[in-house]
Amino acid sequence: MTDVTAPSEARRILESLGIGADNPGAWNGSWLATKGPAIASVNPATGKELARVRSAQSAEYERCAIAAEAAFEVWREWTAPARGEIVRQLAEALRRQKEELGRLVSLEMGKVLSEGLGEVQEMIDMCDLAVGMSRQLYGLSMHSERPQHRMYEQWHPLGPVGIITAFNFPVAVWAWNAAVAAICGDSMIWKPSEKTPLCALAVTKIAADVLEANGAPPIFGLAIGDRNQVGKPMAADPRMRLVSATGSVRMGRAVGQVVADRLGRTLLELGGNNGIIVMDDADLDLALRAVLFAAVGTAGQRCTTTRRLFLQRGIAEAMKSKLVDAYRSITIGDPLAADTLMGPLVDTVAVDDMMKALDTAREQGGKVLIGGERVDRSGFFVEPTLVEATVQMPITCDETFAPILYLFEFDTLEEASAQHNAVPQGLSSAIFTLNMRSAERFLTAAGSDCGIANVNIGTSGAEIGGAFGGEKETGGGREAGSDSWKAYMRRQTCTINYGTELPLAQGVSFEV
Ligand code: UN1
Repeated sequence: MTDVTAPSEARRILESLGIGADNPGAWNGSWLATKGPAIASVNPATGKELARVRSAQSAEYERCAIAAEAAFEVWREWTAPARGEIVRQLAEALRRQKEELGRLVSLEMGKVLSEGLGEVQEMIDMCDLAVGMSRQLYGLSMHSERPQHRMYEQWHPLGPVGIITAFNFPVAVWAWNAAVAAICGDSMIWKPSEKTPLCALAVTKIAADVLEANGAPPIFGLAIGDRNQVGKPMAADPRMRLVSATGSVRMGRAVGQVVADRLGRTLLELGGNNGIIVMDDADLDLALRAVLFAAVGTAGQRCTTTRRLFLQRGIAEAMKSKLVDAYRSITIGDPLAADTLMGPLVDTVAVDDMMKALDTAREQGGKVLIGGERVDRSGFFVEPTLVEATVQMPITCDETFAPILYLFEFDTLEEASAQHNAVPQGLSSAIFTLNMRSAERFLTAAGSDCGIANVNIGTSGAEIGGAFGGEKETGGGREAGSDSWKAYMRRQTCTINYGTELPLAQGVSFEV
C-alpha cells in the first residue's frame, strides 16, 4: 500500500491521481489485498523513499490471470471500433492527467520534466493511433485456384497478453502494448519494473476508471511483483498467448526461453548499442545537437541512447572539441527544475555499473575525455562521459545503461558500417551526411543492420507511428505503429466453397 507519510510532492500527485493509502500492487477488476513484501519507491534525485507498494505474490498473479481470461471472453465480443472508443477515452483521461502523471514519472524515474511529459504524450499519441487502427485491422482476400471458392484471411483477438516493462519508460511502453492489445480485443496483465511501482499504480488507476465508467471488462490487469512471484509464472503460463517484454537482453533471454518451451509467442524489445556515423560532409551543428540529446537525454537510460559515435577522420577533432565543450555545459540536477538537462541514474546499482564499465574501458585502453565521475550530492547523479575508444575494446560491445559515449574514428563509410554492425545488438542507428549517396548507402541491406535507421536525426526519440524494435540480441519484436498490431491477434485463413463440386487443391483427384 502507498505510505501516507510519503514526501509531500509525491503524496499530492498520488492523491490527485486518485491513489490513496489503500492501494496494493495488483488489480484484476478490484484492488487485491496482497500479502507480499512492500516495495519501496525511491526518488533517484534524493535517494529518499517516496512511498511503498505492497507487492503481488504468485497467488495474486493467479487471480489476475483468471480475471484476464474472463475479461477476454467478454471483450473479444465487443466490436473493434467499440473497443477503440474505450481507448479514445483513455487518451482523453491521459490528456487531463498529463501534467500530474508526467511529474510522477520525473519524480519516480528521474528523467527531466520535459521528458516525463513527453512520455505521457507518447501514451496519448499511441492511444490516438490505436483508435484509428481499430477500424483498420485489415485482412487480405486471395483468389482461390478452385472454382466457386472464396478465400480470405481475418484477424481475431489473441487472448490475454503478459506485458513486462522496464523502469526507463515506466508509462509509455505499457501504452504501446496496452492501447494496441485493447483494440485488438485482448486482455492483459502488466508486470512493471519494481523500480517504478507508483507510475504503474497511477496508470492502472486512470485506465481502470475509464473501464468502470463504460461497464467494460477489466482488461488492464496489474501485478507489481518480482521475477519469481510474477515474471516466471507469467512466462510459463499458457493462458498468456503473447508475452511482450521490453528490457534487458538478460531478462529477454530468460523470458524468451520459458515462453519458447511452451511454444508460446513473444514480442521482445531488448537492449540496444546504438551508433551514429558522422561523415566529413555532415552539418556538424545539427550532428552535435542530435548527439547531445541522444547520448545525454534520459541520462543515457533509453534503449535507443547513442552509445557509440563514429567520426570520419576529417571532422573527428573538431567534433570532439565541440562535444567536450557541450558536455561541460550540461546542467545536472533536480529533474523537476526548469533548467536541468540531465537528471540522476535510477539507483546506486546503475551508478556502480557505470563506474565499473568506465574502469574496464580504461583498462582496455580507453581515454576519458570528460566526465567519468559520480556527482557529489545526494541522489544517484553522475557526469555524462566521453571516452575515446577503439572497436577492439570488448566493453564497447556491451550496453551499459548510463551516459557513456564511446568515440571512434574511421576513413570510409564501408569501414564505419562494418564497425557499426559488429555488436550483438541491433536496435537504432543513424548517419549524419549531406551526401545522398552516403545516406542511401547506409539505408541499403549492406548498411545499417538495425530495426531503426535514421538520416540526420539521432538514434532516440522515435515516433510511435513506425514499428519500434530491432534485430539480433534486441530480440526481433516490433511494438507501436505500422502493422505491429498483428502480433496481438491471430490470423485465420478461411476458404468457402459456394459451388456444388468439391475440387481439390493442387489438382489432386480422390474419387471412390
Ligand atoms: C525505450 O527506451 O525502451 O525512441 C523506449 C525513443 C522512445 C522510446 C524508447 N520513443 O527513444
